[in-house]
Amino acid sequence: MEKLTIGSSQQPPNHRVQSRWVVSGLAITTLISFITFPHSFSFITSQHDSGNQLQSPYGQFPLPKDPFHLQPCTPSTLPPPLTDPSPERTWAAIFDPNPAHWSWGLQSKHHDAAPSQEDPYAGRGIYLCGWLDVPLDYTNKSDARITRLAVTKFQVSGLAPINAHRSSAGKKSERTIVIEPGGPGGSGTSYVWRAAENFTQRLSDGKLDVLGWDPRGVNASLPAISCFPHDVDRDRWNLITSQQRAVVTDYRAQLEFADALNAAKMRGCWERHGDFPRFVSTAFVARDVEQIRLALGEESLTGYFVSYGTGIGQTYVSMFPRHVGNLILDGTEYVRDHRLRGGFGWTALDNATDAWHDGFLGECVKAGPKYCALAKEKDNKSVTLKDLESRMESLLSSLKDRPVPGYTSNGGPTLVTYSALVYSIYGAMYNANSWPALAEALYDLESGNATLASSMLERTWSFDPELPCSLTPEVPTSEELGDMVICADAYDATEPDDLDWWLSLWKNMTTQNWIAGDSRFYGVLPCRHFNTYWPEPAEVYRGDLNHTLSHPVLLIAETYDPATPLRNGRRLLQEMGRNARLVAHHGYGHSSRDTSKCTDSIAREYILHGTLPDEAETNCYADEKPYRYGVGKKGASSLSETFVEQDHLRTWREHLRELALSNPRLSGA
Ligand SMILES: *[C@@H]1O[C@H](CO)[C@@H](O)[C@H](O)[C@H]1NC(C)=O
Ligand SMILES: *[C@@H]1O[C@H](CO)[C@@H](O)[C@H](O)[C@H]1NC(C)=O
Ligand SMILES: *[C@@H]1O[C@H](CO)[C@@H](O)[C@H](O)[C@H]1NC(C)=O
Ligand SMILES: *[C@@H]1O[C@H](CO)[C@@H](O)[C@H](O)[C@H]1NC(C)=O
Ligand SMILES: *[C@@H]1O[C@H](CO)[C@@H](O)[C@H](O)[C@H]1NC(C)=O
Ligand SMILES: *[C@@H]1O[C@H](CO)[C@@H](O)[C@H](O)[C@H]1NC(C)=O
Ligand SMILES: *[C@@H]1O[C@H](CO)[C@@H](O)[C@H](O)[C@H]1NC(C)=O
Ligand SMILES: CC(=O)N[C@H]1CO[C@H](CO)[C@@H](O)[C@@H]1O
Repeated sequence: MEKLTIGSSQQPPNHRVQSRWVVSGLAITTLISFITFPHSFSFITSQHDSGNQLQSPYGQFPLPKDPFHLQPCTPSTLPPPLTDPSPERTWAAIFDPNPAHWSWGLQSKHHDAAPSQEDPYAGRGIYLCGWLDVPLDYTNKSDARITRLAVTKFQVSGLAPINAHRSSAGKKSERTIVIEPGGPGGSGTSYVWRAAENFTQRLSDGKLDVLGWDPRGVNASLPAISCFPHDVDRDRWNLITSQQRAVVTDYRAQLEFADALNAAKMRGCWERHGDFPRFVSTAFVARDVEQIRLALGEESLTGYFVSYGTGIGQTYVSMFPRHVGNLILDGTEYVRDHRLRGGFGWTALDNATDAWHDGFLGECVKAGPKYCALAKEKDNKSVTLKDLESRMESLLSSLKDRPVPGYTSNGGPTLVTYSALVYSIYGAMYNANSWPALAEALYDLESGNATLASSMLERTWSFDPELPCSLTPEVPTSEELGDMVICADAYDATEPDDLDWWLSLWKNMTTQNWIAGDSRFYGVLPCRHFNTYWPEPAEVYRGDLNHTLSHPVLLIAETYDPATPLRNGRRLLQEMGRNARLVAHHGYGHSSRDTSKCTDSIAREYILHGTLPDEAETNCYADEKPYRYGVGKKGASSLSETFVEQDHLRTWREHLRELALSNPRLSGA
């Protein structure tokens, strides 16, 4: 069961905690009843300071000398602008003393404290929002500029009322699980909203706090890197530059076009952000992690870093080997690869088509028509994997020849194109929860009904075409930050850089992998123009990854991972030797989201007690199979009956929200 709390630093899950539990793709909405504030528990008028200031029953925030400036999250708790001459004062003025406006966690089963008249929020964790200023340039003491990192923390013990005696409440846990979702460009604050309560349970039996930050350049951190003034401007060009090679007739012309646009994009980044991209390399992000550890006041780093986050983790442990605590790297890449030209792309291609073949199609046939639309009988014959595979080939091939016209009530006329569909297929390989929805859409499309596919593909834009234009968000998504990080990390690559070389790379990548090849290729191509504006990033890490660490790290790598193949995790393990152990997680999707009790118990033992398997590599198997998550579990039988009637669009939306964290480019953010 996966809890998905929706929100962001602007839109915290509110006090009427509405949470959605997704059971094998079926969403049930539970509404935890709103707790009304007893009258006796109203605000106290402060006697000191400014006289009439309202005081909260849980005291005043931020606490003095808190380096993160934490205060309970409300929709207003976004870091003050960099231009603010007195950010502390502005921030203190934002504090809203009414606890009913704060974001509380769900009632925890683990806390003995129960809600009472005196403390209606007893037993509930609290979401705290803050920020941490770090040097923009760690290598230049005379550069006074800073970057302001947005931070969100889920404090499991909640808050202590000033008038009651709940000694365990309101305290930071002994250690904090720092989480990082990847990208580059994934938002750690969003990750906390989404998953902190799940992570503290899963990794620490609910004992440890969870903290996430928006990496420099990302989301609510300041400045945030978008090279387009509005999301809709980016979309306009993406339509052309994201053409899959399979539908392109003149490769050279397409590449010239995409490359020219990338040149324009880099110029835009320069115009809008000046030298900032010099300071976003993974080495600097690792230094930010060290600042976070210091601000937490913890001897060593406890963390759960995912996907590109594992690259941050590898860099961190190499630069700060004496401060490594219990650090899990899940969905493991081999960060050394990213020093090569295009390496962020072409080293990631091993297994996305295996996931499609064995997973999306193979598990569909095994699950049968009750759970997977594509397994429905065709011409009175039951479906075999071989048939299904060739049916899908014909469907996709027909789309190459001509897109299918569609219509959605909110977006109007639209097309189901080969390129958009293959991007969506790649995104779906990240998360098998999305498969029943995709299977239904493909089945309908094959039968001549493009409705579901149209609605699903409408979701892959940065700008949501279902919204009226006047609602365009003022702050565009920080999508280009990802380019900047990838390019900075490979700025000194020695491979050739002419368009002929890139043409050859494009061909190779798409030949190796028709699902991931184009997406990964277009993700690295912009780097051709990075050095024009930022020839020398302030720092990159070029050392070895085999340092003797204060504590070994735990790597988790997945057999069917479409983005971080197991092969890379094994190569990393090879270099790290006894400084790491690897769990080979046999399951689907990106990182260990395909739940395995085996993986989870190793992870929990490690986070809580630091203990690790003795073997270099341990096999763990996912508990369940795609399309049948939750089937046969107690109380779930009725779910499986209604399975085909589930809300596919809703699951798909959830899937895209999650995807935005690990691959913002594929999700339309
Ligand atoms: C956390 O999420 C996973 C799926 O990602 C799920 O299997 C697990 O049950 C959840 N754990 C808790 C404690 O919510
Ligand atoms: C360091 O910062 C100062 C002040 O901004 C600047 O003048 C100088 O050029 C910088 N040095 C380097 C090596 O970037
Ligand atoms: C993943 O790709 C590798 C090639 O690097 C291959 O050996 C392996 O069998 C693939 N895994 C699966 C599960 O197909
Ligand atoms: C499928 O079988 C049914 C009953 O056996 C028959 O009426 C129908 O015509 C068959 N359909 C096809 C496409 O063969
Ligand atoms: C097409 O599919 C949609 C559901 O996605 C359904 O509501 C609609 O009735 C279908 N149209 C036809 C003509 O079957
Ligand atoms: C593409 O593959 C060919 C054949 O293996 C190889 O010779 C060429 O160097 C590759 N191109 C690139 C850019 O890696
Ligand atoms: C790390 O690996 C390099 C070879 O790449 C080797 O020269 C060095 O001794 C190793 N360092 C440690 C601490 O094992
Ligand atoms: C300030 C900002 O850009 N906030 C965004 C952070 O990410 C979440 C989730 O994608 C968005 O909802 C926020 O708008």
